[in-house]
Amino acid sequence: MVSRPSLSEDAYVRSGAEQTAVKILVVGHFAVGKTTLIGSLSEITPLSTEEHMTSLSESVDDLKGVQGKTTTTVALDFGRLTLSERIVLYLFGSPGQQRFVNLWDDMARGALGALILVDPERLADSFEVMDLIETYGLDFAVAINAFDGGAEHTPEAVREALDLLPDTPVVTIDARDKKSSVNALITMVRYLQKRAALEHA
Ligand SMILES: Nc1nc2c(ncn2[C@@H]2O[C@H](COP(=O)(O)OP(=O)(O)OP(=O)(O)O)[C@@H](O)[C@H]2O)c(=O)[nH]1
Ligand SMILES: [Mg+2]
Repeated sequence: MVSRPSLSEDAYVRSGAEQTAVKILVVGHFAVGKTTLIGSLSEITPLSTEEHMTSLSESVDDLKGVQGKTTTTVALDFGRLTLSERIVLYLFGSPGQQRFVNLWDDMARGALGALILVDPERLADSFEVMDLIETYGLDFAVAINAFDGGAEHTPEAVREALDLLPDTPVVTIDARDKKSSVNALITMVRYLQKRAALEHA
């Protein structure tokens, strides 16, 4: 397991007397909505490394359910969200497939935690990213990105399928909607703060 910073250590890059910058990963399997989420809530023009997919990628990334998708993120997404006067989140969208493990070495360094996006229709696709999260020892919350027309999946069903701990937050979002995406991050940060307080008690 890779060591990670605690709330009071290097996870914070001091950017001013009052403000604290926090690095957060937004992760999830192929086409789960990472780029969409960062795009909908970032207060700066998000950096995105989208490239057109070719037929070669069809054998690697499953387009079932997202046939309209023509691009994929080849490196990362980056955005910023000011949560309060004191906390600014720097969001790094990272692919959740094991073949990107080298990218994770850099991404996970200094990250306080991760928001894992899951599509309830493709839950098995999330196992790879859950393994990566475990490898890097990151605290996380889960956001169910409820694509239109998807069957109803309760947070409890997702919790059971992914074998999550009882206190891991699971929220339902629409990645295209700023308010619901911001709420997911607030829930995650509150959870991380609670954990940090327990660790330092
Ligand atoms: N209907 C619906 N479509 C969504 C939602 N979130 C994302 N999409 C669409 O789903 C597709 C995939 O979204 P992306 O944001 O590119 O997903 P990604 O996780 O960044 O994909 P990769 O970087 O290629 O792994 C895009 O066509 C989005 O417009 C949602 O909540 N509802
Ligand atoms: Mg993307």
